[in-house]
Amino acid sequence: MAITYELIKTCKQTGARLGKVHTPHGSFETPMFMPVGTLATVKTMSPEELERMGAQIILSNTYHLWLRPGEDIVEEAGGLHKFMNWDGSILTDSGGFQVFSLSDLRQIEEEGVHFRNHISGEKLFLSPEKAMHIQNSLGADIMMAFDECPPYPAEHHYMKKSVERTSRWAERCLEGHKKPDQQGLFGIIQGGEYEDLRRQSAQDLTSLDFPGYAIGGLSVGEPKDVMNRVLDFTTPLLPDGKPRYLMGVGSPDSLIDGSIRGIDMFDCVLPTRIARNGTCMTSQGRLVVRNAKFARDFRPIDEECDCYTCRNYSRAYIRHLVKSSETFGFRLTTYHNLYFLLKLMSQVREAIREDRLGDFREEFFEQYGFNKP
Ligand code: PRF
Ligand code: ZN
Repeated sequence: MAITYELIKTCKQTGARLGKVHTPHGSFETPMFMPVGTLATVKTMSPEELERMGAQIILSNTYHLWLRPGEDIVEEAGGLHKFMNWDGSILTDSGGFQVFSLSDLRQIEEEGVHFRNHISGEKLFLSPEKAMHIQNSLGADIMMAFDECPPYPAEHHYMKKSVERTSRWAERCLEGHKKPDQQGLFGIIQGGEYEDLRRQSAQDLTSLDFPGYAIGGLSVGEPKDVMNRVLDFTTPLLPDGKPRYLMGVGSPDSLIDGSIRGIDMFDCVLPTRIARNGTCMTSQGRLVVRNAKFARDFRPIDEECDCYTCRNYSRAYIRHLVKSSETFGFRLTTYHNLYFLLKLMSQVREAIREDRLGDFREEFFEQYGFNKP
């Protein structure tokens, strides 16, 4: 088996899990945040910088790499690790979600999804078999099943049909996956906000025995308490001996609340995307460094942060760079935001080890400003 999970301990205060996922490219500690490198690069960061900030696994996208440069070129380079010079673990998403969020004119059939390329307008077709073929060529340590992520809210009637189709697609993914000893394939639980459908989806997928499971279809516009409620009844349906991945979630509060509900892996474009418009995550909440009030502020972005950006550069300087669209400014904010989330996860793991994640949550929320009305 390409992927195995080692449960180290659970937090006595919250039930959160401290663990390790072993992959063909080393191990990573969990709970863990995965920076997103959609086009085989975490925008503006070199692999050396990612390694230095503590990243152990990054995510990339089947859909984007299929469109450009094409999975055949990545395969010819010797796979994604060699192509992008990243020797740590890599996970590729299946393209299912990207087809639904990026393309228009899509048509879902039993066989797969017809849609238009969001760049050229060209007609394309993606299916479970094709998503497996592309991901086998890319060669990531973890691949994702091809699923449907319906919008929120969706009616129970539609969601049921969708969940059943996603289960049938999951079986076809297992059949189509040709390198199970080199790449681990994760199943994706769907079902929206409906407990009976999450149960059905979890039953269908766990019976297929994937080496890990993701919870999809969340953070698609539903309120935070809906996400937490769905996690409350969904994570207990998943096996203890395998990793659990909450897809597309990366706000600091959700990383903590997801960990408390037994999630081991997270990814999100949030830290890198907001960095490129000059927004930073700090221990005191979000800081919009473009703001005029920082023009003469020579303090670091976050006075509690010890990252490369905060040790060397001021708010005033970064504001100047970002406002002038200087690339270095985006590099500095991106480095800081990723460092902030990776460090947050390391603090979460430390708190689990010491059975005090509940206390940590209280302190963090207070400082970050989540407890304010
Ligand atoms: N499915 C897939 N990728 C995803 C999602 C999903 O439901 C989400 C939902 N937040 C993010 N990325 N395949
Ligand atoms: Zn910093």
